[in-house]
Amino acid sequence: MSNLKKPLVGIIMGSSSDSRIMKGAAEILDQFKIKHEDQIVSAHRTPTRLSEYAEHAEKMGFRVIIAGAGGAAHLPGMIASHTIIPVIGVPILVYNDKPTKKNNNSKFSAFGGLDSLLSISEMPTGSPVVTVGVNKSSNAGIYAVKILANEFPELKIKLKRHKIIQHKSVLKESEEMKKQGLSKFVKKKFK
Ligand code: RP5
Repeated sequence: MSNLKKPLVGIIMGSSSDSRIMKGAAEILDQFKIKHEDQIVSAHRTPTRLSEYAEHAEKMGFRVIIAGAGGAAHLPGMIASHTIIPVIGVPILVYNDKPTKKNNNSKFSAFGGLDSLLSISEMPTGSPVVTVGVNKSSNAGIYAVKILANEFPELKIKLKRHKIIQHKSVLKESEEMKKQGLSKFVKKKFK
């Protein structure tokens, strides 16, 4: 377990406005007791910092980088271009700023996240980025654990346990649905 004492995953995002979505990845890693280092690195606003971060990630010995960005989401791809560490991209449906009283509209991407999804997944041949669904940062976390499980067998056991928990939780909800009937179930679940 000794190697699990230092951060093995770098979580980065293009803006602080991505943080509420990206925390899903951190929560999964915390659950599996995997240390991670979290930073903001913008491909467009801090381009030199981007290449410095890639060097930093290699020096730190990160096994995986989880990179989230919205809109013209170049961060995951550009990081992947600078390092051989596998990159998992999280397309973000911008923007996640809290609506203020003056402006009650949440700011969303004009293209519903498809802009970031395509920016991240459509990498040229030779420079791949694994991409999860829009805003699905927790899936990036689980995928990172799966990569690490090749090196740390104790994580394999935890991943199997995680699957059993998921299985049981679906069965439990299904039992409740069967017992209450669909209408009551929906009223209770989404009240
Ligand atoms: C991207 O632009 C960031 O990843 C973020 O999702 C989006 C908007 O950033 P802010 O204008 O909210 O800082 O670079």
